[in-house]
Amino acid sequence: MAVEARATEETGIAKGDLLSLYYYLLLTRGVEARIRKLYLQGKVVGGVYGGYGQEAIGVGSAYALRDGDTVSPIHRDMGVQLVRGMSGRRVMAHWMARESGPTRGRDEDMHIGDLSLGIFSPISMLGSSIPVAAGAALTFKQRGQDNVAMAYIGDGATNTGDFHEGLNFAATLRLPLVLIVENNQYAYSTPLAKQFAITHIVDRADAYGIPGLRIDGNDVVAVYKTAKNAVADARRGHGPTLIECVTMRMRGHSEHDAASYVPKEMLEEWARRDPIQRLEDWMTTHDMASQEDLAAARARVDREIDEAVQWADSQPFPNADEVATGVYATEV
Ligand SMILES: Cc1ncc(C[n+]2csc(CCOP(=O)(O)OP(=O)(O)O)c2C)c(N)n1
Repeated sequence: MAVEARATEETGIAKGDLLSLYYYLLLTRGVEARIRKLYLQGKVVGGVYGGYGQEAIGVGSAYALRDGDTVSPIHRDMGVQLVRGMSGRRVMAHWMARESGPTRGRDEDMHIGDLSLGIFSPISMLGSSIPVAAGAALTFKQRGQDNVAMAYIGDGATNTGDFHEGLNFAATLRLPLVLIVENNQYAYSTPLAKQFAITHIVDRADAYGIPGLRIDGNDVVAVYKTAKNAVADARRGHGPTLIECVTMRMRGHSEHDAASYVPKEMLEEWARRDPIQRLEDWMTTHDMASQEDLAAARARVDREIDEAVQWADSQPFPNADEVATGVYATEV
């Protein structure tokens, strides 16, 4: 206990929170792995985009939020969805195109959200979620609520006009927006050096007159603590913060992409910094978790994913007569 208390003091995180972060990291990786398997089995159609290796960013940052806050995740943010309350069952129903999924079987990819959980669904147009998140933050401010809008964006999408307009708007009005930039080194096949002339993405924060922080995106504790501080600042009316989380896209852009343009050595180097392994090592060396604790979390995750897939598979597909109901572009 004394050791645990010392470790808590050292890190500023309680054992329960560390175990929760560990659980969500495992769940995120496990859910995505199962979706990939179902895709290879032909049970999931469409593109499969994942965040293998960068799970600490979504999990650690979303864990810093509370009820009433909103998130605007991107296509690699399964962890954000799960931490904010999207159930494994609904995720699986979505990927298996069932009526009980969040888009009622109408859409695919990571286009899922639920406004009742404060999750804005990602759409394909990169960058457009930033003005939407700024709008949510403006609503909080106008209503006098101390809630926060957290937005996510990839390195590539920081180059869009929408990103600039949304962030400039939020900065100028000092809105409660926390922007998490997921720098995973590539925008599809385009490396950072071919995307912009600045040294680091965090340098953009200066241009908007807001604080910017650059952190290790594979360290879930660092992500959580940094996000928590930025969220607290935003709640106090101090305006937006940009947090650049440095990580690596460990698989192709999506499952159809072999990513032969990524140097093998780069992947090998980043594999040694795997966020789940790092948290396991850290917790065990600081006596914050036993091998039994870790095994119990793994068993729980396996059980929950099996159950979610079974449930989703028992759900009906949408009724073909209503397939155009509830979608924006319908045949007239
Ligand atoms: C405005 C816009 N331009 C181009 C695309 C096509 N596109 C989809 S994902 C992607 C790469 C995105 O890279 P990044 O923002 O770094 O995120 P990552 O996929 O690496 O997580 C591109 C170019 C798009 N969806 N929207």
